[in-house]
Amino acid sequence: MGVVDVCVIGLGYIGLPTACLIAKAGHRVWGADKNAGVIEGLKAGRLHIVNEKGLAELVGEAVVSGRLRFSTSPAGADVFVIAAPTPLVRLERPSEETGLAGLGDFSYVAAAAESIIPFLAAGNLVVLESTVGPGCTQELLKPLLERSGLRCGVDFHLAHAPERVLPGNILHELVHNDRIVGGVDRQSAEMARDFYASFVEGAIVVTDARTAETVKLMENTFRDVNIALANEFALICEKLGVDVWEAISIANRHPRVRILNPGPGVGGHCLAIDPYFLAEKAPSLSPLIRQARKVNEGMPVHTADLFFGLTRGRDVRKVAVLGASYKADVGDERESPALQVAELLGKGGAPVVVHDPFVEDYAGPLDDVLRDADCIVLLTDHTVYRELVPDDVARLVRAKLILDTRDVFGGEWEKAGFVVARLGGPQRG
Ligand code: SAJ
Repeated sequence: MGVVDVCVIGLGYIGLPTACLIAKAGHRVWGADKNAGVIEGLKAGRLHIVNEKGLAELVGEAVVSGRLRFSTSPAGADVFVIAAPTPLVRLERPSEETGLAGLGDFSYVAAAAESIIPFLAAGNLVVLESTVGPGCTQELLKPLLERSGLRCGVDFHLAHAPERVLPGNILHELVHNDRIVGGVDRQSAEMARDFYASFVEGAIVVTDARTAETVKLMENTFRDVNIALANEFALICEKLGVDVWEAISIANRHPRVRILNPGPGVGGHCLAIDPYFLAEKAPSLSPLIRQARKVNEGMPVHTADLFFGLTRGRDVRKVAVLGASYKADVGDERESPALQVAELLGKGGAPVVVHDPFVEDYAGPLDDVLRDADCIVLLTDHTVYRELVPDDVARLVRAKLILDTRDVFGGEWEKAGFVVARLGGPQRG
């Protein structure tokens, strides 16, 4: 494919890095986001996405090259890439009909599609990257775009190319992961394949849009269900007085066993949401998927219960909560179990002080949070916490008591006099 004009709609975690890589490949990119603050920031060289390796440099290079420009509205292009969010709308109580706790929200994708209608022209390719339920591209997006008066498959082409990259490693994975492109028809799929081949080094796997939508959801559901299994093992091990972390590491020596890690819950905008998109389409056929969600969604409450069990009868005047983001070394708080736990502790009367080096509201000095703490609750395994030295922390805290939900504090902490209770381990008080 030669150089083309590309309009990327939605400059979030996926849209911004994707726009940069497309520009790096030589295409001319118009990056649109309706959030004026985001656009002003980008124009002034300020990124709204932090801690994504290499992103700031790449944005800088793309802008300097003149191939990446930003605006609050779309512009005409050969290829439109929609990377709008598809969050979950949580229901007040699980639906009686389906048993589901939430439903996928397509409205941001719909708004993005409507915003390009005035610019859509014959020969264009539209690619949806946002994660959506099976059938959305064909049944919702296609008719929306056809309101332009142009016919899909005749005048313009449409494909779904779900993003599958890991936050924290997005730029590497965008280039090197295999990419699925699912067309609503053969020509759409082939056009999308040629477009992605111009900036992706992984294999481009061509299929239809519905399969592409389903594959993406299956991947994240697979991970969510497997984490639920690890969490269930943790609960069982607590009852048995066995350390689940040790048990998992031994079990994983089996050549065909790969158990994931338990923890205080599953967060982020993907695993905590995508299984619902799949289950929504076939509620009566997805008891395992829904049960896994229930197990994972129960972990913050379980973690809070562990805390209150551990501190019962103690004089607790300060609790140092380490971690607010949903996983290690990222600043994303969406669906974060750490924040849910912190809130539950606060509601239960615990005097909580939260620290997180990646989240602006909690990024004050770590020593200040640890000083005079009566209990440390580790919720997110950021590298800075793994690097803490027991004797240094011992000098700061008032009581040497830890609740570790991520297997961060090993034997050297006990040697330094700490009582370390672990999620998934024998409980101490
Ligand atoms: N977690 C555990 N135990 C584990 C692994 C993860 O409790 O063993 C928790 C994390 O702490 C976090 C949550 O699960 O709260 C999700 O973290 P993650 O690293 O598993 O995944 P995400 O949400 O950052 O990214 C996932 C990835 N999907 C898969 O690995 C199948 C990524 O490739 C997708 O592109 C991304 O979802 C997405 O955007 O859909």
